[in-house]
Amino acid sequence: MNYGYFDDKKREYVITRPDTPAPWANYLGSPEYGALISGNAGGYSFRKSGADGRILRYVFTGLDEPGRYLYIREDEGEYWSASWKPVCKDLKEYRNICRHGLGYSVFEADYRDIHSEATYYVPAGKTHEVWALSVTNNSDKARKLTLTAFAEFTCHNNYEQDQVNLQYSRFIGRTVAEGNRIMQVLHGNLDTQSAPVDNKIVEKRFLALSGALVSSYCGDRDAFLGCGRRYGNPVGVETGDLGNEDGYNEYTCGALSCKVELAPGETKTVAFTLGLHSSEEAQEIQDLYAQPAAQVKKELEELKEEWEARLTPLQIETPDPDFNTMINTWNAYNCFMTFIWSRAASFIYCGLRNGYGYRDTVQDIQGIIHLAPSMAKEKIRFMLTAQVDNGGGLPLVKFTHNPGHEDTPDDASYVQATGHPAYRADDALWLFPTVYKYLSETGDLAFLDEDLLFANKGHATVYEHLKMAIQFSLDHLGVHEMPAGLYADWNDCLRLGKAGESTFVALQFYYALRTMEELAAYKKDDEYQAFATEHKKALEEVINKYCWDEDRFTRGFTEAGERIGERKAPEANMWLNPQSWAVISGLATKEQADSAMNLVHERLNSAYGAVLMDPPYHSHAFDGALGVIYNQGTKENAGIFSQTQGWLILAEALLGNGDRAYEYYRENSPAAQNDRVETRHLEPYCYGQFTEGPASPHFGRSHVHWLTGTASTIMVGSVEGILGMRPDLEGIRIAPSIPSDWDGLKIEKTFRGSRLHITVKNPDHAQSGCKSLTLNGKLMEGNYIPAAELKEENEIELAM
Ligand code: IFM
Repeated sequence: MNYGYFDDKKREYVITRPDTPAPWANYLGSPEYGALISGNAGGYSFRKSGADGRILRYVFTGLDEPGRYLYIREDEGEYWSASWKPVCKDLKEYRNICRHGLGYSVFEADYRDIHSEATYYVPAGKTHEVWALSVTNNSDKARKLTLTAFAEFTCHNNYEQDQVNLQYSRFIGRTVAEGNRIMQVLHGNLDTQSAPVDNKIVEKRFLALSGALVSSYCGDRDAFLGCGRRYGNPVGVETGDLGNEDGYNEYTCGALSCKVELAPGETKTVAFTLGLHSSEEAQEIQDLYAQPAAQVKKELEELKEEWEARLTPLQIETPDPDFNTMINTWNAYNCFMTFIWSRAASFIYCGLRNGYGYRDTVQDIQGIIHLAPSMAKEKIRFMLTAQVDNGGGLPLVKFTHNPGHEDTPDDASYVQATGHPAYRADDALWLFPTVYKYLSETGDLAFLDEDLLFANKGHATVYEHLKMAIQFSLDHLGVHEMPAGLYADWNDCLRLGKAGESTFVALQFYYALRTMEELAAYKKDDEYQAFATEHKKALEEVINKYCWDEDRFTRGFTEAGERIGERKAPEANMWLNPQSWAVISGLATKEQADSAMNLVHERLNSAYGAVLMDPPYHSHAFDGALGVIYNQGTKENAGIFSQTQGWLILAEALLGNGDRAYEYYRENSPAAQNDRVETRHLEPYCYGQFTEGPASPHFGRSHVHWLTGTASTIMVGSVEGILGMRPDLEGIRIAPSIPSDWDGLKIEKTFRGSRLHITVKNPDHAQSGCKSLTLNGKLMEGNYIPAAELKEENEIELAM
């Protein structure tokens, strides 16, 4: 069953049924002013921080309210909303579609011959939001309407104060009507104080109307709703008069109404604007929309151009429209959202995360390197300055991160402030694929010599930072000379401590050493190259000796020395990540890779992807196997952890198994599940953190939308793996690993300032391989193109 479709031309997802199984969200704005909106106009807004700059209230219980509600009322008394919720008119008579676009959402409704279009967005680079409402009279008689906007302001900028500290936050707010707008004033009683009192200052938010005159207003939420009523039937909307009551204490809000008259066929547009601004600034914003329709059109075009520029660097045309829509638009958009918002704000993350997770952010960067390398570079710099001088990453990097001056997990103050008591084994190792991808995508090898601070003290070049990351792992080895698991590895639910060891981290470490061999060779740093080679060899021996168990790689060792994930274990005897990473790292032999990956397919794969391990933990979990806290088939306890599908895709693609790689791709692809929404529940245009595995009664249901490492990891699996765009320090290898039933594909890619027009032909229906590659008519050696041979525009043909 589907609830909508992709409009690829407009890069929109069109929700045709508003009764979606979960709130289907879109993101508006930028870190300066961010907002989320669901397909029913539910959601919230904040200035800079979801925790400390909250403007609109949202209750995170899945009920998807309150929201940015726009009500339309006829003088005869009938009323409805521009989004289906909150009034929820009978869908047999009321038609509503929501078009989620890139940075904007539009709701079209038709009821009683009135067509409405509510467009929500944050103009590019601005710190206010716009709710533009156009109404058209499609009947043959004149119509008189009352249009009402309702914004439920939080009682405090801080989310926790608003939700928890009610004995305080309910008594600092009031509203003031100022002509065509309503101002909410927090701590208004401090207006005569020249300095903050107890760190508190006067704060102002506004809801304003442009394009019509306010006919009535209300600043008190409960007066707006009326006793015993909810958002679907507010008394002031029902009567057409909001009562002009100011808010004073309790729950203040912004509600504004205006009257419009429409001749047959006539359209009128008004614009409500909202933000955290003084009266003077609000007035300036309000004035911008004196001609609402024209201003809104202009600002939407600017937004669309901005997004088009971000996506143009990689566009594809393959036989699978679902794959095209994800790679060209929605997976890319998802990657930008995780890059921008980290894990801060969604309908699951309520804004309280006070910083960036080291691994999450370093992974997120990978998803946009091919699209926006300079944005990526800036964030890589930032994350390198969050590396401690011992080489480890700060588990949590504060939004207010101050390089050179931070405490570390070795300091009690850091532990107290962040709640992270120790280093994680994998954090800094994510730098290797990320930095390498940046260097090879851009050719900006001078970056290796850039000097950057460490988080706590000292500084070093990027190259030296990477060496320190290697050193961190060498300084934290366990009894088998493999990296210790410490507080966690990628799997937050595996606590292996200083004595236990992680195979996944060992494989990441192998990958890191391999990368350093290459970088050292480039730097002509022979001594370090030899050092990396020697450690790599030693590690290879150890992994093969202790972690290869006949047909699979095991998961590591507990603190007590017990082997995790071995064949004979009663639970969790087969794990996914060590198999895929054995391939990605380059450690697995052909035989090991075939055996391990076949076993993944046999033992772990399902209709919705491969589970993280099998069987789930229940009665045999060791002390550090925290996954057992979850229901079976859920999250780290044998759930289908969607991020890991990206590594699986990449591993199969690197092996040249295009059919398998694509099978894994489609199983967990949101777009490919557009017609199975009753099972998946989540938005068909964004990734989720995990899908419930076969051990769950809700097998196939997905969770934790948008802000997940899945987006970037699947992007890498798709672009580097399936599409085979594999840049290195000198150029680019083109090695598609595609389904054998594809006749070919086309790729448009920007690479180091050149445009590549790539045509792949697959007449013999291979899964991978290259019979010939031509660059601007010249036959190349193998499937490799040295960057130096590229012109501004390049025709590239690859025959498989
Ligand atoms: O790798 C982690 C991630 O950092 C946060 N979410 C869960 C993942 C797996 O444990």
